[in-house]
Amino acid sequence: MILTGLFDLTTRLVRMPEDGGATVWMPPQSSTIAGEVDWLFNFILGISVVFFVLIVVVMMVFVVKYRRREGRETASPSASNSVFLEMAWMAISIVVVVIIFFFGFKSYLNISTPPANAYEIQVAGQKWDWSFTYPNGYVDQDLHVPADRPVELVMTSVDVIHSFYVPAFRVKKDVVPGRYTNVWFEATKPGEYNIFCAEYCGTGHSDSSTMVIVHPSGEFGPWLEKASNFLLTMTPEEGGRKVYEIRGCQQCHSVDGSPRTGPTFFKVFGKEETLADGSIITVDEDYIRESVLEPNAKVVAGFEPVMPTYQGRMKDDQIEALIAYIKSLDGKTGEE
Ligand code: HEC
Ligand SMILES: [Cu+2]
Repeated sequence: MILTGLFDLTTRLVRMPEDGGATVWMPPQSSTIAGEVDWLFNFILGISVVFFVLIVVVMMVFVVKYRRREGRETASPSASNSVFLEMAWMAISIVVVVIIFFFGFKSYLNISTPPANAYEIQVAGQKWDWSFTYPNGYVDQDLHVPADRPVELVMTSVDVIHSFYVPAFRVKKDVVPGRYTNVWFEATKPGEYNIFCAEYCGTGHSDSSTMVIVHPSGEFGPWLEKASNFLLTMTPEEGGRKVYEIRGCQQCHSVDGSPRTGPTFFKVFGKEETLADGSIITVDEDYIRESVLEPNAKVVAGFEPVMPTYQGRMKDDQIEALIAYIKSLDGKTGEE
């Protein structure tokens, strides 16, 4: 009775088979490597639990059995050594550690060597979101990938250290400024999964979560084609709004007048802006363009110079669309 109850509890902690491999700790396994990662995690967890229970139980028995009491004032001399015992615990530990090393190293090599035919996507971490650049130059703030095909991410950071983490795929890798790190996975189930930043990277750290969308194979190509051409099918204002959303501006700039990390875009066009050095400028097309490409050239008074540069990361047509969108936020046309 108790035993079956215990067994049921452990399987729940370790795995709920009816839920595609979800456990109390982790969402369902949705990549090819998730199974082996979970297996090793559970193996190490199991060993830890067994030894924890063993040691604590023996310790408690000894505490009671050898406690100080009448007629037992001094401790009886303990056994000096037992060659058999010593050999046994060394042998058992070595075997366990070698097993963990073998499977850990095998998986590690697998995880860190992308297959040659992997589909490559560039990733930039920034405060506080991610941007993903596809082979044709299209940039999105969600990660879209095909199912059943290895995908390699080549990652770097624009500002501080971030960490790219997809729990459903069981992959996590640091994203470091001035350096490229790689991670790869092969998604097995179409759907949407969370991406988190697993490195505390500033006040907006918890906002730097986004989604990976796994498209059924065959639907990814058409999706990319359509997404890449959004500026062609929208008015400049609509296109600019979309750029504002997908390029991370909205993490720091509101369009309704409320302050965020940066100044609001509401009614900013044509405004007289006081800079940190005391000079006053008028917000025009050139100034917006410069703010995007060289954010620190002119810093607005009262704000920290934390805006990442988009130099080399944003095409002119997107900047033009942004300018059109910011112009439209004059309180009269379009937006509220
Ligand atoms: C990490 C936060 C952050 C992100 C992301 C960000 N900005 Fe900024 N931005 C700021 C801050 C802070 C300032 C004020 C300090 C300065 O001028 O550098 C600013 C200033 C500006 C200004 C000048 C505003 C004014 O009132 O004079 C413009 C224009 C601007 N950003 C455009 C953009 C655009 C367009 C994007 C997206 C492509 C963007 N920013 C993304 C933080 C950010
Ligand atoms: Cu981060």
